[in-house]
Amino acid sequence: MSDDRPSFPTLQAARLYGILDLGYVLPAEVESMTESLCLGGVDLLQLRAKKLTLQEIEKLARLMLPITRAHGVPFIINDHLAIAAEIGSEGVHVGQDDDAVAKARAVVGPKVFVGKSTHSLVQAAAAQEEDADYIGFGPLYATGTKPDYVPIGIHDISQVHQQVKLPIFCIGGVNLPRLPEIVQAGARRVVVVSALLQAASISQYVQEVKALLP
Ligand code: TZP
Ligand code: MG
Repeated sequence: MSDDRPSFPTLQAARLYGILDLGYVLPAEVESMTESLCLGGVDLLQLRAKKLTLQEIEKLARLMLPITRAHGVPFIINDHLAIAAEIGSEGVHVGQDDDAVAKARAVVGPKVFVGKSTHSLVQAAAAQEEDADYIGFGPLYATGTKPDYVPIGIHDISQVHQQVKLPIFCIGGVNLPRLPEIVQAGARRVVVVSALLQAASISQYVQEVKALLP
């Protein structure tokens, strides 16, 4: 991280990053799901909506923001820099095929953290060079949430933590039954999407995941 950047202690402290993915949640459920995720204790929450229009995404983001704020949970917009800048989210997330971190920062400003998806050790190191504030690392396992990606497995988790000093969130097929082996492999932080959103009790699932994280 360069000297003139804030250090975002909330990212350092974060363990469970939830994503409210509109592939699993109806727009009408967004507020109640946001509330459940926050009540359960997610440390970060992202809005991801691959099939909605920009207008629809901004509308949902504006519904979520007061809820995440009330719970003190940083809110992150996936892909859409302009929406993040417009609504004033705490973070924005870009993928390998999206805008570069520098471009994201130019749009959202220095107080908004910028995360980047990485799918290999090489991409993780590159994201650190690019000055991302955190990375996602995966998909660890095959997942219907990101079906076109080849899973990278859990064997590189230890090495990525040696090479990359940013907060690293392991992602992709993470669920309660797999968590012990993911933690054993060296993960300290995870992103959970479908397992959380499909849980019988979201808040309880959040708590159980957090109890298994170091
Ligand atoms: N990036 C890598 S895997 C993934 C994303 C957005 C999806 C993770 O979702 P799930 O349902 O927890 O596997
Ligand atoms: Mg993206």
